[in-house]
Amino acid sequence: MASSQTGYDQPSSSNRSLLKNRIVHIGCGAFFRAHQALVLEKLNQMLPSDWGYTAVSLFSGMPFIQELRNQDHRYTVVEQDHNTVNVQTVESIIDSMHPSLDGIDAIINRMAEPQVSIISLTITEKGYCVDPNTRQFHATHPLIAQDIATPKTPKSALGVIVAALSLRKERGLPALSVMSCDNMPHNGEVTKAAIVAYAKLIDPELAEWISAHISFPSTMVDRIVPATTDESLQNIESLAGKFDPCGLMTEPFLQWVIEDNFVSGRPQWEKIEGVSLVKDVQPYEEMKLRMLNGSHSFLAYTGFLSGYEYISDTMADPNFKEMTRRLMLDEQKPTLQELDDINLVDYSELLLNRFSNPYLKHKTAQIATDGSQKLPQRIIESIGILAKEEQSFAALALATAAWMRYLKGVDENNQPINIIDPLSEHLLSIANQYSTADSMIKALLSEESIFDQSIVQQQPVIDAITRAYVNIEQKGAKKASWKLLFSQHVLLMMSFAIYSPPI
Ligand code: CS2
Repeated sequence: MASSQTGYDQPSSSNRSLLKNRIVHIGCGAFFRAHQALVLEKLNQMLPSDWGYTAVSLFSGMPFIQELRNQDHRYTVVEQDHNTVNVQTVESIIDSMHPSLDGIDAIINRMAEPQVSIISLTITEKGYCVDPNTRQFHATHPLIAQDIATPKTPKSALGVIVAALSLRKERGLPALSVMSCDNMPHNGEVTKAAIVAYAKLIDPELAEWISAHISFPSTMVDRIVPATTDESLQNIESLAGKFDPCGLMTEPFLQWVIEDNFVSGRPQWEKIEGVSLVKDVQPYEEMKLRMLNGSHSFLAYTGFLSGYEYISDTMADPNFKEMTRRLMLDEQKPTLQELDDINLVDYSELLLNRFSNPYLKHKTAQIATDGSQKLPQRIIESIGILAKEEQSFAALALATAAWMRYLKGVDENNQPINIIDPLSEHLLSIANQYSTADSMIKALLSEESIFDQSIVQQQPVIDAITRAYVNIEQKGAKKASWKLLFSQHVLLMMSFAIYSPPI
């Protein structure tokens, strides 16, 4: 598409001519473009610098890369909620690459250019080729097995990064930092462990060099950025006054907590509101993964099964909204460390408002993807903590049971569900080969790659998930959620009646 059709035919800002390819980002999806690329854009407007992005897509996304090139890598981001509408042009990406357009060699060489200081990643949980439960590197993963056989023409993100680091070492270039921006706990450590384990298999000396010289900062990233739809593109066009096939809708909220551990410099991200550089990201990661992402997964499975297309529709149902609040405050909050700068009750209210944003059009089906990779850190770890302390985890059990019901592959109106998950075939076959709920639940829970057996083999955990599953099967997800909410309410009233002093 010619750039004149998109309205990006005006000259770009004068600061843009200063930009160099200092950060190579793998995973040029919506989240990266409305979060990290936008932060750098704001920073470059405030403090002109040479920090610019090369955005790489390794698998899908070739037509998108072509669209982005057609408009000189400029695109529109609309931030919208009930109170705010902001329309911004992002220009911090100055180049883009895709193996089918440029060849893998060119991508590896770009990362091995001397001025590159950071390689960052949004490749989703499955892109790290680690076991979702233990987060150990998965050396037999088909993509990795292929890369081990042909390490100079890798396909996986890990393989590409290691090939580039090998070139940098060979050329005597400065080390750099590899920064994961995906929703995984300890994402820096997991990335380092996977990269070093892979490098060990192809070149043990390189593995040592990586361990000693490359830093892997952890990050917590947060902004809700739904996949673009025709409707959101129309909304962007009406607000921006031009059609932009690369445009994005997001919310005004943005948070990015980054471990300050960069070996070759970094942009002054902390100048931008919502971004902080800290020593220890872990408490922020856990808070976000459990409160936000855990609630998201709960709403995605129960909401989808109840017939809701969007998260905001699910939240418009007062029972679901209250159930989400209870899940956060009664079952996730007690598992978290208190933070000096964030009050968790206020945080939960903020999340309820963010989820209710009707402009976002965030599909329950989108969040329901890749459940096998998401459940451990969002739901199961908390169940483990609560079970140990003999506290209730009924809402988390309901979320797990809703995922299991979803895996049946047909919704409550007998319509097929398109299950997207790296383990979909295997999980679908388990979900459909047993005649009783008990045996199906037991078989799913014994999947060691997903579930920590020391948690899910406890009888109270099996019982709570089975109870929730049977309720969903008999009443549907909506009524099962209402029933749970009602029983919690009754319990609360009873404890109030028992413990309140006589008048
Ligand atoms: C969502 C996240 O798709 C999902 O699994 O829970 O993408 C969520 O929107 C972001 O993590 C918000 O920061």
